[in-house]
Amino acid sequence: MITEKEAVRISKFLSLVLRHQPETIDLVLDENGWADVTPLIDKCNQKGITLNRELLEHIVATNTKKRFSFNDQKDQIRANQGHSIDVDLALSVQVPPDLLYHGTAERFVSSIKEQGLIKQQRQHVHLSAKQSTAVQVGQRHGKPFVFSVLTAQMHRDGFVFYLSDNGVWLTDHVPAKYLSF
Ligand code: HQG
Repeated sequence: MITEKEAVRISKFLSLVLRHQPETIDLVLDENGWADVTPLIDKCNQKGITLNRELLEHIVATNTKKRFSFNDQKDQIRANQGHSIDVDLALSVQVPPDLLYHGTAERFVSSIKEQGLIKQQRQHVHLSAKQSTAVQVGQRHGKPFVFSVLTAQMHRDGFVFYLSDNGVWLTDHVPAKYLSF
């Protein structure tokens, strides 16, 4: 099997092509974000990302955040969340827990207190059920800062939430009045 380092390298490349820029390898995603596995493997290899079906299955199974899923027939694959391209994951609406968390960097805090949480380049604002996950997400951007999100109130007020297949809570926008810090 491959080293952890190589698995991370491949996973990052898969995130790039399945979430953001399929055109870098001439890959086509359908409207629900699915890519056919065979051309994906071929096109990755052409770009110097050594991949075969066994390796891909290993990465899908062992990826720390379960970032990717196969369809039932295992002939298509997609990213479970995090897209910047316009795909419809066709997730069903879910009732959120009373509180969720959003991790960010301290330098964004004043802007977030004014504007609320904005999805920026991605299709959704990403929230987590665990505070510890939010700290890790925030650390990607700098010194972490965690907002609590009053999701029970948002739900009561008609805001809609989705849960990705890998357990990330998604919503369109969190107005500042629902943030607690
Ligand atoms: C911030 C990773 C200023 C927001 C993670 C964040 C997640 C604002 C940044 C997933 C703002 C966007 C997504 C406002 C939001 N003013 N800054 N009004 N509203 N922001 O990467 O949530 O590892 O697009 O706080 O684990 O950090 O890739 O979003 O800091 O699940 O699988 O704007 O990506 O998953 O950054 O991360 P991002 P995110 P993976």
